[in-house]
Amino acid sequence: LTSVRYPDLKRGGYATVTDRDISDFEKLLPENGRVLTDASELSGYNTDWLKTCRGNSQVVLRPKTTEEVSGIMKICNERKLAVVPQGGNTGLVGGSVPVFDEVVLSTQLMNNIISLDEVSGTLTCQAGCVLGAIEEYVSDYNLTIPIDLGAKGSCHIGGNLATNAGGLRLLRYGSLHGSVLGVEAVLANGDILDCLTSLRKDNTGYDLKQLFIGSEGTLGVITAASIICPQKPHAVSVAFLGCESFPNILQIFKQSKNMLGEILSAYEFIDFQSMSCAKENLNLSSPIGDFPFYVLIETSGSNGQHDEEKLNQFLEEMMSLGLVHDGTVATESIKIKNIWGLRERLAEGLLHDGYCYKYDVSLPLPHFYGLVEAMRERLGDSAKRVIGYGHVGDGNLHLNVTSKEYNQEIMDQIEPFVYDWVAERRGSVSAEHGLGFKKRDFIYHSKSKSAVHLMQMMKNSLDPNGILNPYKVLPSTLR
Ligand code: FAD
Ligand code: 2HG
Ligand code: ZN
Repeated sequence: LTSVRYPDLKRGGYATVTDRDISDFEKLLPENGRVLTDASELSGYNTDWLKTCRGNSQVVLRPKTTEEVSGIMKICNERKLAVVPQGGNTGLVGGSVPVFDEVVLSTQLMNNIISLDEVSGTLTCQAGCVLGAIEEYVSDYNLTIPIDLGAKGSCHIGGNLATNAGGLRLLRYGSLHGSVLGVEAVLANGDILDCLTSLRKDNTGYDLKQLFIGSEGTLGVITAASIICPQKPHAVSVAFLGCESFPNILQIFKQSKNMLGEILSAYEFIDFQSMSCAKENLNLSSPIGDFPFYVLIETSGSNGQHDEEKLNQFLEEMMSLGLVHDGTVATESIKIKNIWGLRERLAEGLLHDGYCYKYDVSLPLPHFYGLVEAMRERLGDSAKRVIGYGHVGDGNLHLNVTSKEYNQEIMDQIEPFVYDWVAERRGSVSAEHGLGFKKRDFIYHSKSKSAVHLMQMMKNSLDPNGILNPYKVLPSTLR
């Protein structure tokens, strides 16, 4: 079998779901709405958020417990049925949807909070809890969750772990590899791996939970996690600044680390073309005049007056140095939300153009914006938009190109050029979104042969039948 949509890709030697399998799944998940087979119910699970990848799964399974996930995996492993774990289906690299007819295992009904230790701030919950709902839950205990992203209304914490999502707070709280204390996962053969401890320090053997963070559903199904939740900051302020050049953005970053120090909690940028996209496609407006670049700085601290004073002093200094030409500071939550909206909603805004070619790269800061300029020059008028924005504070650029519809000539201009450009500067071809289906064959641009070889060995030993999220992460051909 060859996919019509992916003509060069052959379906793996997996079994096909039979009526008997469906009845076995129904025995395991008895109530209504837990085994979906109706075409009208399946289409959302088969299509990714960007609407650029579509699978043809005939069945979606919605377990509620770890034991049910284990039962599903046992059946699938014995029958050699391929499985795609799916959370909120907000992934941006085609990893969360089937490529052919893989069974979709959705964590939608695994949304219970298991416990919260208010003193240590450790939250333990099932994998299908929606990130925004967790944020609201812990907020009642004066805590916050160390990860935040534009998709928080839909993405699941299990999906966040599986992609090792970065997001808007990484600068402050670090990556999930640090804030996740425990993971429970079901392996390909149905075995339950219990690493669900909530200890800050535990050097007893290999730290197995780390394997599942960022493995994009290829090594196991994450069923629960323990996460350390920091104290909710008492005061949050956001500054939105206009700048004339990208080197100025880097200067301001350096100064902000120096002058704002411990209260700096986010450092993001958008370019003029991103602002145009927000205005044209989302009907948003800029709180300041037109500039080639805009910086969003967030501070979070324990004393509002102190933080505001610090921020104002910092802004005065930036203005007097000529690094900033206009700016506004927000302390009320509605104004903060509106400013964040300009940055967070860009991914959504781009979809209104038609087709979006999406790149998420890490680059050394001196080269950071050079990629956007190089791409603009290369594409000339052929693209509708070439925009750059992202987590400058983490060295993570989001480069997006759009056109009215998918255009192979544009694609050939972008790839592999974009990946070569990044590799030549020793960057990463996927900073935070993962490799999924779309980027797996560019893994060698960022990882050595020996590293990929070891990844494949780990995959073979944990999932010898290769049933977990096939065609994802690892390259189609090993070097
Ligand atoms: P899904 O999309 O359902 O799945 C993603 C991958 O994880 C797939 O490979 C899937 O098989 C696997 N998976 C899901 N659940 C499990 C599980 N329980 N066990 C094992 N594997 C699993 N990413 C960032 O890093 N930073 C951002 O700032 C950011 N912002 C975003 C903003 C928007 C508007 C959107 C649409 C996406 C954004 N993303 C961002 C991308 C995306 O990675 C995250 O949204 C999120 O981490 C995905 O979670 P999910 O539950 O939707 O996972
Ligand atoms: C963000 O930071 C997300 O907004 C999405 O990671 C990035 O749309 C993108 O390219
Ligand atoms: Zn991002």
